Amino acid sequence: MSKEVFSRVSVIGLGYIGLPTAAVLASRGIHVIGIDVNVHAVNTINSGGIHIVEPELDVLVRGAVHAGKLHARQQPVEADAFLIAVPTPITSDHQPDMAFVEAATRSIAPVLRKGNLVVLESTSPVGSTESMALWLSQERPDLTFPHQAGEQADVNIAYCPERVLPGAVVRELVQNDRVIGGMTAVCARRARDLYLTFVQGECLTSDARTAEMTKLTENAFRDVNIAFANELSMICDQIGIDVWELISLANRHPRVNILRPGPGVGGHCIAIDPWFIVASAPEQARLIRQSREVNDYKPEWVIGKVREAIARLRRSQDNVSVACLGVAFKANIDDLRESPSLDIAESLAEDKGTQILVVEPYIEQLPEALNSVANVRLLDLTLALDKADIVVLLVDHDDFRSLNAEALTGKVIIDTRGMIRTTLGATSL
Ligand code: SAJ
Repeated sequence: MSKEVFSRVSVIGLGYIGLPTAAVLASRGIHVIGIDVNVHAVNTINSGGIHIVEPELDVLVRGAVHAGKLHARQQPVEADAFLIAVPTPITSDHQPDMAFVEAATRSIAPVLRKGNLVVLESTSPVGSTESMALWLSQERPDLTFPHQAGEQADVNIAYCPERVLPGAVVRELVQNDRVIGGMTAVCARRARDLYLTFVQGECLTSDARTAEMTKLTENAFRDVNIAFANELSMICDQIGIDVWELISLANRHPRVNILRPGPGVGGHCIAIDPWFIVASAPEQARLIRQSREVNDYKPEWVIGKVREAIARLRRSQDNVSVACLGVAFKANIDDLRESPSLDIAESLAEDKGTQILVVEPYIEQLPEALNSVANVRLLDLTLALDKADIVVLLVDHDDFRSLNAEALTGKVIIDTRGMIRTTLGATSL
């Protein structure tokens, strides 16, 4: 069967996933209309710029806009296919908040026509693609949808989760395999044709519910494995064993591959998505819930360790300076959102008499929450190390690789990432 050609595609939500996807589609010659409710995003993109930070994205967007293939606007217009890539946060009681997906879905309903394909990319609880079909059928009783007409539906609907790594989005978008879940086989085949226009990895098809669960499973798998590493680090601290040496030795077993402990799990995916599984099957998802709790507790544990070190120093001096190395949510990116390291720096800054010296090579200005606090400063690495009594390594940025314990003689070192080595072994947590 020949591959279907999509000449006009609309991407709803121009954030970290939607914008790169829109730009990559446009780079393949497809006319792409990006839709976003944020007027600043729309204007920035239409002028050839980007409103988010992601390597290589600026060049891609500029090229697509200047070639006349990518255009942003606030209101949906007709297209052959619609990709929805809007945020799916969790509520304070860990329930999925589908308000953005529902609003985006309902917003395209007026411009839908027979023969359209609608694909959801947002990480979503199992059953969301079916909900999307239901919302569209409520808005457009004149059209038929897969839950009503199966393969004969006027509009096809599929789920295809994004799985790109922040910091490597442009490369991974093209190279990674994709899982495509159709509400029917026709839906899956059509969505596959769309992704084949830019994906060099394999496009594997399944049903929508399995594809939804696949995405959640990938991030829960990583969360559980990081929780194992974080729990080990706390156990090892308790019984006086260097966790980094332990992990490197255990990982020499051919079937053991322990991940790296850290100050907690940040970002907008791994710390959130497992809760979607817990919400769907609370009785059964015991390990997944427990892992979330272990990882969420880790920043608190690190704060406790730093406060113990501060208390010991206080006996001999009034003010204690703590250098916090890194506040991004992970290595080598500038993204501070949902960052456990930032939470740790903020909590320590609340302590009277503690000077917080933040070193973050990826930012030029402290974030709002720290900027106005008198005892917090953003310094370069050399200056901060010079002034610090306690050095807390929070993010494994490459910029910190050259640090060694000998150069930090006389300082208390709390290394949550196992980067600062001594000739005798690690001094880290
Ligand atoms: N982390 C550790 N120890 C490790 C690995 C990670 O503490 O050994 C921490 C990081 O420091 C960070 C957090 O976990 O705070 C998450 O970082 P990450 O690099 O593991 O993942 P994300 O959140 O940047 O991206 C993940 C990826 N999912 C998987 O690797 C299974 C990505 O492929 C997904 O597309 C993305 O979530 C998403 O959008 O869902």
